Amino acid sequence: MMLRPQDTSTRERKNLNGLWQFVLDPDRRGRAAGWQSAALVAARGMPVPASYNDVAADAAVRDHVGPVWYQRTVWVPAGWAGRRIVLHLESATHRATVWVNDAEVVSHEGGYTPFEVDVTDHVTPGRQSRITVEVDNTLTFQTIPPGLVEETDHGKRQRYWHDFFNYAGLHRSVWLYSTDPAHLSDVTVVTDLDGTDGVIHYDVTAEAGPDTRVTVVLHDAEGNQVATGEGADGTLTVPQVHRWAPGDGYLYDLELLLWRGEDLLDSYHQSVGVRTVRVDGIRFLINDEPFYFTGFGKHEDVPVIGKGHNDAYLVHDFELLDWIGANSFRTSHYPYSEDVIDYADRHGIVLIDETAAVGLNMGLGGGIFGAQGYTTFSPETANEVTQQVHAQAIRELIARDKNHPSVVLWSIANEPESETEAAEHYFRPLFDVAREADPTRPVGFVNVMLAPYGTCRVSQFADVLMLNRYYGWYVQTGDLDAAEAAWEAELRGWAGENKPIIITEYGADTYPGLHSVVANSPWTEEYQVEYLDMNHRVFDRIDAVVGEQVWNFADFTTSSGIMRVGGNRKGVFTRDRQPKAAAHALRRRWRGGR
Ligand code: BDP
Repeated sequence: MMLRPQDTSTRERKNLNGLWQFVLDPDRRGRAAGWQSAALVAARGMPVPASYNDVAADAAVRDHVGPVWYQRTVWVPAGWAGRRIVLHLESATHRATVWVNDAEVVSHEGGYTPFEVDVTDHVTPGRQSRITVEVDNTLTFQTIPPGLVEETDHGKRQRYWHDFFNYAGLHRSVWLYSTDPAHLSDVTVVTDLDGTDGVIHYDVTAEAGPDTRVTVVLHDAEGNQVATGEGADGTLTVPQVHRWAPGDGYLYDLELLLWRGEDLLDSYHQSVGVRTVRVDGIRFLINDEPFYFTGFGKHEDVPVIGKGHNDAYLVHDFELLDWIGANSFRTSHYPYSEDVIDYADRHGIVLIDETAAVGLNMGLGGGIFGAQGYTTFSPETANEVTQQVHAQAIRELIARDKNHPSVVLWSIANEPESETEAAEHYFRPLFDVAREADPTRPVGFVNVMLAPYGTCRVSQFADVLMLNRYYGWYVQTGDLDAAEAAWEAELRGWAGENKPIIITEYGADTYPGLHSVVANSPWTEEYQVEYLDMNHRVFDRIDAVVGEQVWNFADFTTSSGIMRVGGNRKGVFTRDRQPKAAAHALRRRWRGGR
């Protein structure tokens, strides 16, 4: 239960972004030595938000395995005397422990969801406080995503089964904020349509005494009051509602107010997009209209900053989505910054929201990744503890993003092992976890080519089939005729399942500037276009296909290996967002004459 920090008439935030002091702790000495209790020794400046890996020009930083320490001081505003003061981190990848002055205040597992702690008792308004965060990037079989640290003669080496670089650090904003001791603590909104009326169910929780009460006020985007409510939960009706719809990110503002008598104790603004999502046979319905997803799997990945959130890239990427005619993307392969989700709400971009459960598949590798020879699900590898951590990751994702109209589908994992009995046992309860946390949205997971039609034992639990396929790239390489036949044959199998199918990945590595006049020449810009055309011919012949998301929006950084040339080159844009030929081809398909 958490509300994202916000400035309102009763709340005040202090942003702690900027340069922090930073040291590596490869030998895990910091805790025993009590590094939190003094200024970090021999520290360098490190920007927040950013991954630390590429900021320093130093392999020891880039390839570091284990804890790092961030530290800064903050003046706690004098005006916050008597207030409740909270420290909020939007993410720390992959786990963190936080101290305020000498006191350990909170730890959090999972690199892509927020956490916060009441620090009122540990700070003094009008004085400075020291904030220290130990951030650990280690991945094990009991983390999401999983990984493995190998002790080699040359030091520790982090191995993992996912195809993107293990960037780490404080990737998103850090806040200190204040509220009244009696405060709002959470809100859930669920919307519906009744003819031309919009229906908004709301449920507010507060940490406040029995002598308090909640009221709500709904404003439209123009600021007109359209409904009010009394009590912590209830239903509002909006006549002639302006729906949230793909391409039309219309948002109402639901103001939550916490009162004691006539005194306003707390207020919070929750934006609300009124829309419905439903699966009906092979159709994916938004506002009861069939929706066809166009777009990409993306990454949070940019030069220097790594996985750090950056507003310039946020806005630019959405401009490029608009330019190319994409109406959606998947937050492959982890929950993205809340700034991204907010922006999608406002711009009517549809999201498939994914947990960080990527690489739960030790069969993947084939020379791409550096750790072969393990069994995915076993007492020693991904086990019951992993499953619990995974369940928690699902709960935290849904708790964070439940109120976003842009999110229409939960993806609880990317390309896990799914063809075995062990996988079936592992995943069955996780679908229940997702449905319990959110009964309103469809749930799925992304199926891998290693579990083709007829072999997958997990897709039976999914409302929507999400498929990643690389016919013409990893198989039938450079033979698009053979690829087309094989792909269509498999897809026709899936189409018989009577569920909507979204192709969540299809793509070909493409080295920008490499060309050929001869067809079927992998790595060239022409081949990427031919490959996409082939896929589109197949999709257009199969009614159950309700979406196409190309892998990937942009080139991105991976671990090194002989299958990757300066990273994964399946981007339709380069890493610095220049279009390859395929960008223009997609634009013609997705925008048509527009
Ligand atoms: C799939 C993964 C994705 C990879 C992609 C690829 O879901 O993360 O980057 O294939 O190989 O296995 O390019």
